[in-house]
Amino acid sequence: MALDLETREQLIDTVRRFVTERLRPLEAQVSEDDAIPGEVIEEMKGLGLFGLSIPEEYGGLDLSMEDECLVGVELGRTSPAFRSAFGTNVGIGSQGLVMFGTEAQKAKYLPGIASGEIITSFALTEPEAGSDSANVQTRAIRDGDFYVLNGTKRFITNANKADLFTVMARSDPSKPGGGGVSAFLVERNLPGLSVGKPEKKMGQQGAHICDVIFDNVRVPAENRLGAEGEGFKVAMQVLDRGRLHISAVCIGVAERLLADCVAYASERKQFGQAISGFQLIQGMIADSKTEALVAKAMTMETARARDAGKSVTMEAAAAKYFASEMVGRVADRAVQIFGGAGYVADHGIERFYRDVRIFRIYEGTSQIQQVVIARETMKRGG
Ligand code: COS
Repeated sequence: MALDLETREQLIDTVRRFVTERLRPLEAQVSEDDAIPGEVIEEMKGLGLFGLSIPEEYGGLDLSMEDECLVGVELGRTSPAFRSAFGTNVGIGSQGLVMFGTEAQKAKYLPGIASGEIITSFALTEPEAGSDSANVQTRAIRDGDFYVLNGTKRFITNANKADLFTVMARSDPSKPGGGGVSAFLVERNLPGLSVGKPEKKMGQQGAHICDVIFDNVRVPAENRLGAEGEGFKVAMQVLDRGRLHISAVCIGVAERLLADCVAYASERKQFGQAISGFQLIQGMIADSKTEALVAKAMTMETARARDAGKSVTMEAAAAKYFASEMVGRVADRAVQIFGGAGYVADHGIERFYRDVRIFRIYEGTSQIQQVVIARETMKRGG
């Protein structure tokens, strides 16, 4: 649902203040501790952040894609790990259920997802199914009123906290590729489901990814999401949406880094003047600003097209491709503008430089976005 302009302004203002006053002062500590304080998670719940995209009837804010992206930009103005705490509930962990769930499935899970009582996770990736996500090897064998799941999922965001997984598993081994894959809502406490230790990562400390192992996990057949064999399409449509959300976060990080660069360059003196007076510094700021504006225009236009009911697979891939590459360049220039101060930990610039690297990889690598863009462009004839 699209918000009226006043409500939208109020929401954005609330999120901006929360980010500025509450989250930004905690960035270094969260990175150090590799954990977000429990009271901050409770405040996020109170603000409704876990339910941004969940329909109102189930207790969420039911934001349009455009409004969600505007909020995503605000959330990008701090360490991306904070957003990750509720990012799966807003995006890949809930949207399969929102788009393809039965009334009974939605009534059972969505209120808890919207409030943050249920943490969700999206289990598609496997050791042999990363970019080639149709090559899912996890098996789902029908046994009466159950499916029995066996296999291993890898790099699953929020798996260590998740109560509910959307799991893609092969229900028909005679069909290779996406056609033999079904999606399931799998509760964490089912016997045989275990979660590995969080991986040590390059950045985004405070956000976690783990293996999820299924050892004869009996999932009630009523927890299948969508029709049998439709699981790959469920996953792809969830990702179409998720890619726009990630684009918005990339834009927010770029805007944050630009503000940091402008402040630092105005203060830092060399050759007897603030370095902001030097045109080579200005050139870097101009390039970063221009690219951030382009990414924002693409992302918002695509979000509005999606809200209008258009298929945006190609445009969402293009937005994610450009925005994630863009924020990599902006972070690189930020280190350059800060110089030695950007390379040491004190200003947090090197931390952002590491944090943004994953944007070019998760929810589809840049190379996968290129494949999606090229295929669709060739299909359309240009
Ligand atoms: N929406 C709806 N349906 C889609 C779709 C989309 N965005 N993308 C593909 N499909 C459908 C196709 O229409 C096709 O259906 P039919 O068999 O009925 O024709 C089916 O899914 C298979 O599609 P395709 O042939 O394009 O599959 P490929 O194996 O070639 O792979 C890519 C497609 C590479 C685009 C896909 O595997 C992908 O996105 N990989 C990256 C996955 C990813 O983002 N992983 C990140 C981890 S999850 S956080």
